[in-house]
Amino acid sequence: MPTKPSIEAIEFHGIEAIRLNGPGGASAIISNLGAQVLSWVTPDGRERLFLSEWAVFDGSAPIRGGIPVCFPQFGNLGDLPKHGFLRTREWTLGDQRCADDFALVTLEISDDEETRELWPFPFRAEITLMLEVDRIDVEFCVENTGGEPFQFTGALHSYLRLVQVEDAALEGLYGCDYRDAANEDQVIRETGTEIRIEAETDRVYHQVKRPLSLQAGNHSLTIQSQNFPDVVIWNPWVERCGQLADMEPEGWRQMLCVEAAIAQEPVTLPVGEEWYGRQTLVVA
Ligand code: TA6
Repeated sequence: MPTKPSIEAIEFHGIEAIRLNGPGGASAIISNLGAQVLSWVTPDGRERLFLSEWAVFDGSAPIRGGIPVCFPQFGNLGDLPKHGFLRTREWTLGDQRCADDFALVTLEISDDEETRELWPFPFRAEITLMLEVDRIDVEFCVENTGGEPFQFTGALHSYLRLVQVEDAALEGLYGCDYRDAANEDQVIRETGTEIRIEAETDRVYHQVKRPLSLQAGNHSLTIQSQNFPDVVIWNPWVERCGQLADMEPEGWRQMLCVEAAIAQEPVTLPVGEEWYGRQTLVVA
């Protein structure tokens, strides 16, 4: 008899987290700190997300790996801390549901004195993680609960685990323009049908309309997003990896960030309105 999906509170690397036991033996873990998905294991027993062995879990820095939530600023596109301030904040548990074919949990956060000191806007945000047998959906929803419109950029900064990034080929970006942060921010049109990682890579692809397909050895993943117009591809490669205090020296080889992002054009959220965006990862 297959066991029924379930949800349990656990401790993971010394912090509070929620474990989703999904259908077919799939599982996922999301931390209250940062509402960060830190593990996704498919029924074949394979971990699909990269989590640095040197990651810090005390809130003094964002956790290196999994799916960090970047809001209300992507990267350094403004005066806020890099990638905004939600990554190092405690979220609270909201809705949790299971059925035969899924397990789902929502974590919530709102503005407080500290966030308003950095960014003066009242908001409410949610991350919903849904686990099915062969996929996860991560949905970010934000509501403007204040008295004036605000603008934001952001991302679901997914670290995908690979055996060896040199074997990876990413398809679906042909014809898109990208801003190349590893190459003086030049804007370049992608002319390759598949992207291979052979050096430090830090690109924001604009207006990506198609799902992406990642192949690496016998590993195959489809990556879709909704309402996130941009895709960020990041691998620090050897040298930059060595400069990251929370990344093991060989970590660069086992990861590729494929992020659902809003970077080129901020979203303007009117008073009382909600915005949501989603990234879906499906094993093929
Ligand atoms: O999304 C890519 C990026 O902005 C890169 O420039 C790289 O620095 C990465 O994010 C990691 O940022 P972090 O603040 O987590 O070190």
